[in-house]
Amino acid sequence: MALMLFLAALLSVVLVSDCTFKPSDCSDIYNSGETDSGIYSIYPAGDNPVWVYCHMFDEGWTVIQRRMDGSVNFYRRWNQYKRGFGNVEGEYWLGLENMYQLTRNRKYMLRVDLEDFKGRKDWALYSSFSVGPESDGYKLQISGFTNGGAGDSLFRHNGMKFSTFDNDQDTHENNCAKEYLGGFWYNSCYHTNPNGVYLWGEVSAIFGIGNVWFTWKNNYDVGMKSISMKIRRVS
Ligand SMILES: [Ca+2]
Repeated sequence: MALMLFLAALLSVVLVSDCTFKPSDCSDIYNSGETDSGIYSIYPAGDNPVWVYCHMFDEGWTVIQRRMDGSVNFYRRWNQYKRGFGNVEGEYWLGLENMYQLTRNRKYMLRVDLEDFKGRKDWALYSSFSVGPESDGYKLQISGFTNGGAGDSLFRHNGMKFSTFDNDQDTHENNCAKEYLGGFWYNSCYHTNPNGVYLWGEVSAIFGIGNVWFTWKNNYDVGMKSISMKIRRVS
């Protein structure tokens, strides 16, 4: 009898998990009726869950990058930028493979939110955002800029491969990731360095190492208090 009950319970678990809701992103979660911002699990490739912060305003936005308090080191190796790192409740990078899996078959827009240490907030919006496969260097494709006061610092990164200090795929003779202490779709080298050093509001004494958005401050030595990149599905 106990065995029968156990088997029945096991079967019901299998049946329930079989039809469990597997959202691919925060748009799916929002559309399922969850309209509170917070931490959710998504299935970018359909199989393995990934924890992510969903920013729910207007719709569901999947946060792919976030800096807010300098608590996480973003000077990391290729494999970590590939897989993702950090704390989903705070600072993190979702991972290039997850970004590729999300954007390979679906259309997304990108929003970047900035805040400086005086409390000023501005943003930039791109109507199209995608990341290519690893075999092509996780190339960035971006277009359709709308200015929310921050200016277009991503324009010159369009079409670039991703680079880290141990995988130089930039267009500069030197290693941009090593020079500016981040990991990004560097060209030669950047207009924005969102994964650079968290400067705590101090002006950098070493040129260009901060988490800079150049077209906002017209300065390569001023870092942001917070910067986040989030994507939303375009229907
Ligand atoms: Ca180089």
